[in-house]
Amino acid sequence: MSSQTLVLIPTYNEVGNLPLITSRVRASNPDVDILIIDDNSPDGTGDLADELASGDDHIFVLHREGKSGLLGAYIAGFHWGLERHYDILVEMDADGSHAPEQLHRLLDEIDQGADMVIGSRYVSGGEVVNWPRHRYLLSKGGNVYISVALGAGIKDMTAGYRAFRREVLEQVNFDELSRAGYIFQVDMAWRVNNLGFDIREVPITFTEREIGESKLDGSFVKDSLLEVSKWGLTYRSEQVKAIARESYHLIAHEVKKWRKEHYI
Ligand SMILES: Nc1nc2c(ncn2[C@@H]2O[C@H](COP(=O)(O)OP(=O)(O)O)[C@@H](O)[C@H]2O)c(=O)[nH]1
Ligand SMILES: [Mg+2]
Repeated sequence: MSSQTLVLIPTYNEVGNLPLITSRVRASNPDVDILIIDDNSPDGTGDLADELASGDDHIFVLHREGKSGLLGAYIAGFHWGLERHYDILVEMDADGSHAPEQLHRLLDEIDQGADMVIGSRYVSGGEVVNWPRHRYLLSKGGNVYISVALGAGIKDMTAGYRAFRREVLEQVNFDELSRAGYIFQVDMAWRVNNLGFDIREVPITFTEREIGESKLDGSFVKDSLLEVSKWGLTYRSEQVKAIARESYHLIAHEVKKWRKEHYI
């Protein structure tokens, strides 16, 4: 196939994960290139990335001066890839949550004509492994909320496993993306949706990291939902009334299931 694909892997203190994820990508997708975007990780991830790149001409490294967030890393990576004429750009975490062995599901859907594909935990066949119930509830409930508030028909709008055709990225104004927490992922999908592109979801198995630490902090949930509510109110005010009801039913159902499992 002639499409050239670049997998963007942002890293901050991923020294234990980086060799695993790069070798999994290379083994399962031998034709794709990898760009590691490291924010000067204190644990030496950047040096390790250089080492990996020197031994494999499908691996490249972009060093940034210091930690400035996932969105900044992705924007730098998108520019790097667009300048080098890649056709498809993929977002993938370094920690193994996004299985490289499932990348073909996203790329096949692009082949079938999608403009943007989301590796989704919340469509039929999708799943989450190793998340405590409360984190699952927060994420799933948040996504129900977002889906109803925006009415974009996307079940996992916060997901970080994504593939884009370059034409999509060329039309998004990265400077306008919201920087609150991980809300940029929602904002990006929302903008791409409103530009009229064809966004599809494919099921993935999301596995929580086993090595290293998450950079997530709890406050992002509140900030993110507040931000989405504002957009939702502007664009879909009539839908917003249904949100509380939907989220409540979903969470009540999950809590009931959990209590049953734990005999409470
Ligand atoms: N370059 C860069 N990568 C980051 C930054 N923050 C997080 N990451 C990477 O983004 C990915 C997702 O972060 P993670 O901590 O696993 O967040 P979680 O999956 O939401 O718990 C991982 O590959 C991190 O190493 C950052 O500020 N800069
Ligand atoms: Mg993670």
